[in-house]
Amino acid sequence: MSKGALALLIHGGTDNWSPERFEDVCRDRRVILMPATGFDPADVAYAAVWKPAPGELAAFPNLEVIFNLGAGVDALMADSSLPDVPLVRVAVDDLTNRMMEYVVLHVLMHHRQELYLRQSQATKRWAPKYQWPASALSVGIMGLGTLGLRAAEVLKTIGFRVAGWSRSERQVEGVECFAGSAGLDPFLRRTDILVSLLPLTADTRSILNRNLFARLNRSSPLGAPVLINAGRGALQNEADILACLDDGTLGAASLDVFTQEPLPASSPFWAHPKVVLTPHNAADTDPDEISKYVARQIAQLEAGGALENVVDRGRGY
Ligand code: NDP
Ligand code: OXD
Repeated sequence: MSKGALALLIHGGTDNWSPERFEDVCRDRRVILMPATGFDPADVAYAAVWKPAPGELAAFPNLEVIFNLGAGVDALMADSSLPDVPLVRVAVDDLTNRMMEYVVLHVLMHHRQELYLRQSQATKRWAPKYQWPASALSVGIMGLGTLGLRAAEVLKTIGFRVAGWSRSERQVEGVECFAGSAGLDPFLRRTDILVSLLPLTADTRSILNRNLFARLNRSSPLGAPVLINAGRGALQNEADILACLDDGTLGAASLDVFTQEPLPASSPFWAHPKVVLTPHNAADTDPDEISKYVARQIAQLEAGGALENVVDRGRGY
């Protein structure tokens, strides 16, 4: 009997996700790049997806597993017709380390006053400012999961005081851990640089708002607290971020994600002097690492093993 086929439902980034890379690692099964004809949807056992259209997955009556080709599953969770089969998200070192690089880069950029120094260079102004040691700054990471933990580890090694906030209680050596709504206030109060690596769920939507920013450390050595968001755009209230940058509630922001992507040319974020903007590429991942990850998980499952990194649909991540 032939092995269940793998359907690829990929909208956006299609160049990266050529079917060949899945065929290379799934040699003994059919790989079908959708939309396609000339196959029986009943033969499809697995789907690897990136932003499939709502309802698209319901076409496969014998689907066994959905593999999301990214770490965040918010777009899938919004599809009420999503088949009730295990949903696996990406957790691979390649992605985790790239996100770590992004977070470390942006924390250091603000810590080392790069915005000020570049403006000084542009105006030929030789005016060094006092440089605090890393140990004077407290970095608070919202989301102590796969990505947050790795970033915390490296920031700690550099010498920052690192705290993390999660839904459930966690213990991480050298990281001050806070959890749930009771832990949010003490976590924010000691935070100079806030890093958001949260998933987008009903509980976290718009969590990055004025009320939250106002509770960050008001006596930060940086002058005002800094926001770094690489989670999802809908975690943030963008009007609040702009107003808080303008009135000094926030000193600066690094934003990789936006409520509307691509960010429209009319957005004030593009030209804001206190904003460092990247086009949702904090952790672009080597597609080969992800296709190998999908193939390994399928082989593991068919050998009687368990799937890894299965999304808890009740929690939404
Ligand atoms: P994980 O599921 O491993 O970790 C999520 C963390 O968030 C966990 O610590 C979890 O708590 C915490 N969390 C979830 N809900 C809440 C809540 N209501 N209150 C407090 N803490 C909460 O996810 P990853 O680390 O792999 O990825 C995080 C997100 O990063 C993704 O969902 C995605 O949106 C984004 N991302 C962005 C990319 C980019 O390029 N910009 C690339 C990849 C991912 P607990 O530990 O208790 O479960
Ligand atoms: C992801 C992303 O979720 O790229 O992996 O944003």
